[in-house]
Amino acid sequence: MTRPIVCGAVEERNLVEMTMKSSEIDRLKSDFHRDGYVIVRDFISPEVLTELREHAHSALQRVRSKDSKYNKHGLPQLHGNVAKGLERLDDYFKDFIIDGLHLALLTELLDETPTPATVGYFCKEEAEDEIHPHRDGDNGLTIWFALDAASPDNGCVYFLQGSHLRLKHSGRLFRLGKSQDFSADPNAVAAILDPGDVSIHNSKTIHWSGKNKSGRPRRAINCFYQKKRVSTLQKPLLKRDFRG
Ligand SMILES: O=C(O)CCC(=O)C(=O)O
Ligand SMILES: [Fe+2]
Repeated sequence: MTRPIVCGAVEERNLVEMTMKSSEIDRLKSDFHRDGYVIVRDFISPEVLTELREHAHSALQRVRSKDSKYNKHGLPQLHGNVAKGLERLDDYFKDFIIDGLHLALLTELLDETPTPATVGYFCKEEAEDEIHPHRDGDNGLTIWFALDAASPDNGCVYFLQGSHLRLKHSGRLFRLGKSQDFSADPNAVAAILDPGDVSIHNSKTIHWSGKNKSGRPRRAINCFYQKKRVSTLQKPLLKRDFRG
């Protein structure tokens, strides 16, 4: 049996349509619930990959320009090699986060239609920046589209497998950061991806990424989503930006 999860895009747009087997969706769902993340290989077509690269590149140039009107308006935010709020810069990203073909799979994983939060561009090009351990939130998920091959030498993302199940509902969501090092934890898993692969993680899953020591770029687009219900945290989320 197949369920109509479309992983590429429709033919008129010169892209590949693909349905996932029901058993494959069930496997992804159970892995996602158990581990707090899944990796799906070859999820996006080469055409979408090219579109994402091109739109990300030009959006970033606009945010970076000195006289950018965005400097004064909160989002889109740019911190070193991380930009967020791309949906406000380019309708391509607005459509992508609201209506991208990945929504069908995310809906299966979340058990409801995800509510879009923002589109990010995580670009480790020349910068060596690392991203400290954090959670993205407490009631959603994030999909990470690899635009380049990502591996430990160029700063791939790591997930702490199962950590989404160990969040205490006491507002301790973000008490992670620089001082925490999970690299030797037996549950740390490197998300080694090729361009076109995606990882999808529960917002509660602890994740981080290391420095890019390779000289090769490590670029990614990610889309953050939430559930409709409000946060379960007793305390409101801190406004601090953890860059991820
Ligand atoms: O791309 C990275 O290095 C971090 C990504 C991240 O924190 C996220 O996708 O939520
Ligand atoms: Fe993150």
